[in-house]
Amino acid sequence: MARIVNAAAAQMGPIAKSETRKDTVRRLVEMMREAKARGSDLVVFTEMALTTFFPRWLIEDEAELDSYYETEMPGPQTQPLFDEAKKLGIGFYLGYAELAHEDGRKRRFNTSILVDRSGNIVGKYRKVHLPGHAEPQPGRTHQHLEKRYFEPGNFGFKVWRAFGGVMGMCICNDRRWPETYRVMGLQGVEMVMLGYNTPYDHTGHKDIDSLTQFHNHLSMQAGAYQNATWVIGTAKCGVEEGSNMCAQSAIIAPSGEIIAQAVSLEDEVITARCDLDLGQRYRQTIFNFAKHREPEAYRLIVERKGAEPPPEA
Ligand code: CDV
Repeated sequence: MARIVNAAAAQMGPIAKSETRKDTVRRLVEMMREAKARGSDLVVFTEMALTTFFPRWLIEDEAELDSYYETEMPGPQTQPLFDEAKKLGIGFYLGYAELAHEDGRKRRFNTSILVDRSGNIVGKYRKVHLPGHAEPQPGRTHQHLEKRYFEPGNFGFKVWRAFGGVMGMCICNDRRWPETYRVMGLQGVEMVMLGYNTPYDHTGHKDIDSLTQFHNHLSMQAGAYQNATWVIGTAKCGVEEGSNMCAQSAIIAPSGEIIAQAVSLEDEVITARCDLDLGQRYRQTIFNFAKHREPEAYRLIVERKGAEPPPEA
């Protein structure tokens, strides 16, 4: 019997700084209802879906900074999402800023969770690849201070058995790294879910920034194809607090083809019927990892972290 996951990506338009959690959760619930009405089993929300993308500002007041993070999940303000998911019988991926108390200290992560159709959290991921800077950069209209406000995730890239398949998560910048998909690919991932907040001026180099949309899809399509997995990428888009964000949320098949794509710069739900067995064709042929990979040939280079050329012989 075919293993079908009817999946939705719930692209999100701008979230103003003044918008409350209650307002934002209401928007998410509305999109969850639309996804369910269109037959979805699972809806993928974006990275940091509960607030504006605050790493664009230097925030020195600790209480103000803390206000952007969730200390519990679900908490009183996010509980309605879980209740609605349970009522409707739909799962979801949700990105948010997490404030944890671990190892006797405050720890901050850029986190996502996977929730099943009964409203139970089945998986949690903490973003590994943090872009940007720890210190504000002069001359930038918007900062990107993820390295200041988060520490790299400490869970690695796990996969979870859920929704009848093998599910994986990553967050935004992770989608550009082949390692992200490959580590999950080696565990047999069949669907990778991710959210992103990608300002068009993120590198400050106009010739690179003009390729933002192309690179967005290129990285997700390559990750899907090379690892025989579905990829669902959900944007935060539009002009948010003066920052112009890349849209084009997409659902991508294991062939690397885009099956559904958002066309607006606003809240928008896109859906696709995802046959998890499609990946098998690739896993059993070109990307039969057990048969064709040559790990010994990769061993020497994976131990070197930098992009330096090899030392002189
Ligand atoms: N939120 C992100 O991780 N954004 C990065 C930008 C800043 C490069 C991204 O990879 O889209």
